[in-house]
Amino acid sequence: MPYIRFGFEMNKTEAMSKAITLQEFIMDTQAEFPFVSGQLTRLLTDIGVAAKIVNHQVNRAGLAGILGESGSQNTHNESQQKLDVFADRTFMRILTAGKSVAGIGSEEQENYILCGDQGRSGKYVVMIDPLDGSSNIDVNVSIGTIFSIYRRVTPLGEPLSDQDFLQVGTEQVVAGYILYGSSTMLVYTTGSGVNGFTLDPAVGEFFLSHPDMTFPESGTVYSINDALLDAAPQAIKQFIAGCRETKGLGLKGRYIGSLVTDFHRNLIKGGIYLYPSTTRHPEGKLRLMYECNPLAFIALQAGGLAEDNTGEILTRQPSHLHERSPFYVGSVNMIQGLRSCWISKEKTS
Ligand code: P6P
Repeated sequence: MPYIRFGFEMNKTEAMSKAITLQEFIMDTQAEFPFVSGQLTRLLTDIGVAAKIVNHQVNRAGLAGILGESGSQNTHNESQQKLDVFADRTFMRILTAGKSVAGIGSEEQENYILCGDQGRSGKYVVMIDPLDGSSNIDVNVSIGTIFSIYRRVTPLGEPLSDQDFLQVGTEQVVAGYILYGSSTMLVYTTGSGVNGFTLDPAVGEFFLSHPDMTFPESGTVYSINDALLDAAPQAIKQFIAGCRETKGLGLKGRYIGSLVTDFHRNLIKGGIYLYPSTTRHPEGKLRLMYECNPLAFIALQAGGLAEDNTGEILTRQPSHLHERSPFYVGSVNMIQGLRSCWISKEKTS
């Protein structure tokens, strides 16, 4: 994909040499959207701003007295870390102020939040996991934010309804994540490839650092919580056994317990992430709307694949905001290897 920079086409190397900021990239690619009204540009810009604010707190969590649990629980009776609450409030505040968003569904909120005048004016709805992997905060392991943007279904001027949020993953307009790691990155797709931006804290700007991100067709990493295997479907057991047998090919297990971090490493180096259904959690653990679907959209745009137990996950009709799903995502050859295990074993729902 050529880069348009101030109206000039250039290749990846030239684009890299010109230190394109996130803002410039958003403006340069705005023209891709039919009926562009600037609301999506504003929304993407707002996400960048919220990311910088959350990043600042994440980087100083141990100093700012915001490590540890907040003492409250989220809608899933999971104890909320102080940074979970901070991240949720920050994205809510910034996105609501931007007036492009009609409503927000968040892992930290039981129901979706209506923005502005009861959600009558914004063109978009956002699904978000404000801080994924937050159990890693206190031990200084990378964590992330995952977001998904849909066009509203109900006409402008009318209040939002469930149908605006319970859309299939193929309806996503934008999907992305922020990785608060050794460096802070924002990676997103608008349906024309995947691009990664690295925050330069010295100037407070995200710069295009990873243009055209693509999954290697094969990888040497499999990411799964080994403790789940005994309770996982036979196909998963067979696949992992196969990974272990091919240690001669240098396959290795890497599992950080932070989905965004495991996904990002596999996107760059090649690999597969698996969070299976189990006998205890037949529906899996991860959330369809704000963990699986956004990363599945990114994976497909980067030439990878993403599935649940029955195959294609992006066409699955969600039934409620916090629906869970088994999730397998990564390099095409590794997902196809998993598929062959499902074919040889009876699929479990
Ligand atoms: P487990 C974090 O809670 C998360 O949602 C993902 O970031 C991570 O990959 C997974 O759950 C870890 O879950 O059950 O292996 O601790």
